[in-house]
Amino acid sequence: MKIGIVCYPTFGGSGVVATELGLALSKRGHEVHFITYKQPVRLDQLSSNVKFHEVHVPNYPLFHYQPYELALSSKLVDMVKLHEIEVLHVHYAIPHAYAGYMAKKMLEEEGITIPMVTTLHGTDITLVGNHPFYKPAVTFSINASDVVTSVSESLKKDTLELFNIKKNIEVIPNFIDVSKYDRKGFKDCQREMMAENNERIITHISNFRKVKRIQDTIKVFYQVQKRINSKLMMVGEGPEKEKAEKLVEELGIEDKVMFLGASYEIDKILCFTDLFLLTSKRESFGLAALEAMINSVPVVSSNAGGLPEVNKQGVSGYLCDVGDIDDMTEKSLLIIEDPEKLKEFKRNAKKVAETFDINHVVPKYEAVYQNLLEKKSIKKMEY
Ligand code: GMT
Repeated sequence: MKIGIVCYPTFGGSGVVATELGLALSKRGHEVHFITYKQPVRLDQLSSNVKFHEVHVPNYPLFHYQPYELALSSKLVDMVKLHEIEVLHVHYAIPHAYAGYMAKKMLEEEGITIPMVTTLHGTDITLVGNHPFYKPAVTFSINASDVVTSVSESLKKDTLELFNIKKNIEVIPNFIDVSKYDRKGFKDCQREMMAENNERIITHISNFRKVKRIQDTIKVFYQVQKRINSKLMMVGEGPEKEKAEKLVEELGIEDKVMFLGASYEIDKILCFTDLFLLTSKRESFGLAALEAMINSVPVVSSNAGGLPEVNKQGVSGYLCDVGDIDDMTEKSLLIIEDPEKLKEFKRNAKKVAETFDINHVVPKYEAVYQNLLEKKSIKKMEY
């Protein structure tokens, strides 16, 4: 099949999922076209059946806001025609489902039918999409998609509660390429460069937005480090970083907290990590937690949204109420204080992550595309 993928090319989970999906599809023989405003961060292997088409949004002095949707839908029309793309898969409803729908309509005028799959990722529903300024357009474009998928049961529930959705929403969870981790193992892990032997390493990775409550992460760590020798790695960039740095200073733990920036070496950081903290207020899935778990890192997270579908209570880690710093502290210590327990949690975290193997998930998307193409050809025959 020839599949066009639209996503945000940045460090966010939706872009990572879209990129990994596209790469996996290409390995299964499909021709994949990424249509994005920048080369996606995890797209490091362009090949004969993985192509990247850049959406240019030219600056014009009259525009206070650059019309990204317009440029994207025009690019989609051109690329569908040029490469005979058969199905569009847009990730993140805003504004990709809207732009995809416009492209679909323009193509229809030229006698080209292209089905569109929209995958909902989280904040496009629970945070941004739900804003009254966007809601009518988001509702419309979800309903106008040929197939809608969501990355967790929890996100499906939220979508149905928050929007007037007339479509079935299929849950296809996020995934991880387990084989990549089996091959890599812990061979090149240079833990000694980051911490002493008797120190525990705790990590948090996110885009440091308000929804991640990174101040909670720091407060939990502050309490933990009083009881056990430990370090905190804060990985990412975002609007809450400055406040977080200030808090670290106020608490007097600058020597124990490292801000590593937005890193391309997530697996390397996770390979020397003992515990992952994810204290979010909302999380439709929590891909970062899954990436930690596949690297054998147990997770203490909030119990928000889809996190209980990923992090298994008492097995891969613990789930606590949002903002419950004391409980998160106790649960973290429960995992890292006893070396035997830590080993067991590490093993379990990996086992749970393995159930999200890419090989179980990609066929589900393939089936969605195939089904749409079959429907399209039946319709053609009817005419
Ligand atoms: O978490 C973010 O802020 C980034 C956001 C995104 O759109 O990239 O992540 C969302 O999609 C990820 C991939 O499906 C999920 O794993 C995250 O849980 C979800 N974030 C939220 O719901 C806050």
